[in-house]
Amino acid sequence: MDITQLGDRILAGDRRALARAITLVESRRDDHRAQAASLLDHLAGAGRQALRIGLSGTPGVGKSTFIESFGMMLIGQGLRVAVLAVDPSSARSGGSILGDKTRMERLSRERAAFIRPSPSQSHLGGVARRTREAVSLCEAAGFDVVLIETVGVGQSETVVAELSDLFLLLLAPAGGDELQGVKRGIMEMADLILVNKADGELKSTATRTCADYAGALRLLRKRVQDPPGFPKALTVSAVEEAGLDAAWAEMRALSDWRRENGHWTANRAEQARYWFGQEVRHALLARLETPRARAEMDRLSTAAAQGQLTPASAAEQMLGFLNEE
Ligand SMILES: Nc1nc2c(ncn2[C@@H]2O[C@H](COP(=O)(O)OP(=O)(O)OP(=O)(O)O)[C@@H](O)[C@H]2O)c(=O)[nH]1
Ligand SMILES: [Mg+2]
Repeated sequence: MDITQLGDRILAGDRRALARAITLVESRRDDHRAQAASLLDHLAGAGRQALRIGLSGTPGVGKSTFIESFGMMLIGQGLRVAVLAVDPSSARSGGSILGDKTRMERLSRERAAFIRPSPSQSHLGGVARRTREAVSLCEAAGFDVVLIETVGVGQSETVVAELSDLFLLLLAPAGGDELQGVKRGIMEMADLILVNKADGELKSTATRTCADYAGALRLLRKRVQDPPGFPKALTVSAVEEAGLDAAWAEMRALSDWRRENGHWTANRAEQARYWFGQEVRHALLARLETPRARAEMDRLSTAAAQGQLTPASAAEQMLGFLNEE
C-alpha cells in the first residue's frame, strides 16, 4: 500500500480512503501498525482540527436518535460530520453503532456524513487508542465536527473525555427527585448536560429534571476551563428536533471561549501527554505477550512458586530477559 498516496486521498476528503485508513489503524499486525504510524505522521503536518464532541448516556436515552437529528442539523449548516464510537462490548455484539445505522438512516445517506462503528477489540484501552487515531484521520479528511459516542456504563466516559474538546452527557427525564444515579465523577466531566425526550407527556418532567441538574452542576467545584454559566443543563428532543440549535450555540460559545483563552490548546496538549503514557504502558505490556516472553514468565513463576527464586529476583530475571529481547 502506498501510504503517501493514501494520505493525499484522505487530505482530499476521499471517504473510501478514510475508511481504508481507519481499517489500517485498527489492525494489530506489526507491519500495519508501522504503516499506520507513518500515515498519521504524514497527516499530522496538515494541522487540521475538527471540533471533537464526546457524547455519553445510558442505553436507550436517545444517543443514536440525537446524533441523527443533530448531525442532520449540522449538515444543513454546511458542516461535515463524522460519527465514531467507543464501545468495548462491540467485540461481542458486533458493534452497536452499526446496527444503529438504521436509526441513523438519514445521516448515513448523507455525503457530508461519515459513520464508523467501534473497532472490535475486547479491551477498552485498545478500542480507545484506535478511536483516537480514527479521530485524527477524520480531522485530516476535513470533517468539521467529530462526534464520539459511548454507552455510559462506567469507564468508557473517562476515555471518551480524553478524546474530546467538549463532553456531553445525555440524560432521560426522571420522575422523583433522585438524580438518576449519575456518578459525581461523570457529572464533573460534563460540559453540557442534555435532558432528552423533552416532548409530549415527558416534557414537563424533562424541564424539572433539567432544573435539578442545573442546580447540581452549580454545586460542583468551578473548573478553570469554564466561562461563567458553564457547565449548563438544557432540554432537547431528538425526535422533535427541538433545542438542538440552542445546544449547538452553547457548544460553540464554550469552544470559542476556550480557544480564545488558551484552554483548547492546553486541553489537547494534556490529552497528548495522557495518550503518550497510555501508548508506552501498552507497548511495555505487549512485550510480555510474545510466545517467548510467556514461556519465560511461566518458567520463572514456577520457580517462584516452588521457592527456588524469591518473587522479587524472579521478576528481576524477567526484566533482564525482556531487556535482552
Ligand atoms: N419521546 C422521545 N423518544 C426518543 C427521543 N430520542 C430517542 N427516543 C426513543 O428512545 C429509544 C432509544 O433511542 P436510541 O436513540 O436508540 O437510544 P440510544 O441511547 O442510542 O440507545 P443504545 O444505543 O441502546 O445505547 C427509541 O425508541 C427512540 O425512538 C426523543 O427525543 N423523544
Ligand atoms: Mg444507540
